[in-house]
Amino acid sequence: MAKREILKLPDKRLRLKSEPIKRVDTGIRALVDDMFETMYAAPGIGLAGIQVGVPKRIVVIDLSKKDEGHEPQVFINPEITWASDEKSTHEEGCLSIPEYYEEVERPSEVKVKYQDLDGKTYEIAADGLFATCIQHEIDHTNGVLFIDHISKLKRDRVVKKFTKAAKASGKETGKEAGKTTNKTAKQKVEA
Ligand code: K1U
Ligand code: ZN
Repeated sequence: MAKREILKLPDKRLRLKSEPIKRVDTGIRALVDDMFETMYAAPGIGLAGIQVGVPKRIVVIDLSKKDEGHEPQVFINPEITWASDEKSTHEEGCLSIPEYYEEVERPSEVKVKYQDLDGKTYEIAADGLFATCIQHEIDHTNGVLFIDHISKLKRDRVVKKFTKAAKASGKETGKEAGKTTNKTAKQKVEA
């Protein structure tokens, strides 16, 4: 197991549309282990593959409380199959946009189809924090960030702040920090 680096805004790889996973092999199992180690160390409650630079449709979540044991959940190729008309607003954060929190409105309940590490397909219903978190993570697999759900004024302000910080630290890795048309990893290579 190894802790991996988490990509930060304005890294343009965060805007990639991740590719479906065809087969769960040893590489995917190692990636899952590393994603949990990275997420617990951050600390966070969710993480998508692209946040550690791997544009594959994979999400890990653990919503257990501090004093409870870990409750790791893995979602391979997760997709929303139903979303409620009713909306809820929750404060969100993102490990790729550290220390920035904002209220986001999303469907209160969703149903999500996904595969587990054995390739078995499930459909689960999510509400509350689970619904917020899984929608946030599925957005990551589509190159969407939670700041895309807030006002342009607030988004432009946070993008500017992180771009300035990246430039100052010499870590700037992209110009596509704002809301853009997302490309798949494959499309990006061919472009
Ligand atoms: O995907 C990510 O960037 C992880 C993100 C998940 C998330 C949080 C809140 C609402 C929606 C999605 C985080 O984990 S941010 C850190 C965080 O929320 C947290 C950290 C420590 C303890 C509890 C929560
Ligand atoms: Zn995030």
